[in-house]
Amino acid sequence: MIPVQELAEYLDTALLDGREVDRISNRYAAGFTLQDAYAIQDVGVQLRMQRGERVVGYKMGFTSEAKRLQMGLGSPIYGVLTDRMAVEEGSTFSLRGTIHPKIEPEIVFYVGRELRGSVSAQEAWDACTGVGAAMEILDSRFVGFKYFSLEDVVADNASSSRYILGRTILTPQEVSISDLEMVMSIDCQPAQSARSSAISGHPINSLVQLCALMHERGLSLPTGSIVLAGAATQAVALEAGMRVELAVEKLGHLGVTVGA
Ligand code: OOG
Ligand code: MG
Repeated sequence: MIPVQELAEYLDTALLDGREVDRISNRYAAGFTLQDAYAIQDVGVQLRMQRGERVVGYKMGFTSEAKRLQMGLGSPIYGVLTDRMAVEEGSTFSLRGTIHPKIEPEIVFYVGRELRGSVSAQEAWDACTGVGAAMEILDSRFVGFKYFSLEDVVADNASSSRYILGRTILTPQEVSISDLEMVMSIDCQPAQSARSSAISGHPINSLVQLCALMHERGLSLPTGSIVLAGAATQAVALEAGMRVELAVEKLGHLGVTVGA
């Protein structure tokens, strides 16, 4: 049996202390399932809620080939986003309290009604009140941010740390997101770029997949959720003083400056 509560507290302490810890799969190689991993994630989210955090949405991970190759892991997973993980567009983000943060380019969906069970891409798109450009800051709680298993990452809330939402929000009627150019720049130099089609073939498929993953666990996607579709490119390590910007065709641009 996997000690779910104990492992959630182990990861939560690592998060609070900004200190990397040994991956769970080192200790529990056999019998550590994805189901256990999501149960640990759930308890971790509850611990955050006990500290006053509010769940505002979800993030998909490993939805692009670039990310799957970078991390050596093969299938899409999800994590939970809270209000306190938000970093304001245009602000200076402090690295204090982080372990080995990275940043990556994302698309965000604003979901206007509950999505339950198996939904089609059209149903998912119709449920969106808006779509925008976003970035996610990752910060694995595991040693070296590498060699972990899919179960480890899921337990660790899919390595999520913070997210930055662009100010431009378009309605599904106003834009098609199937094939938009996405360029993430560091200090005004392009660092990573891809088309939005790199995300699940079409970013809306990430939302469909999230609903399916949640449904497998008896959950539905609540009205008002924000959903990150998963990075289109590899993530880039953050260092003090960097200025990171993402420009997404039609969806505008957003930026963040890394403080000390
Ligand atoms: C897991 C998180 C993956 C994405 O967008 O693909 C992710 C990781 O890279 O450690 O957020
Ligand atoms: Mg991501």
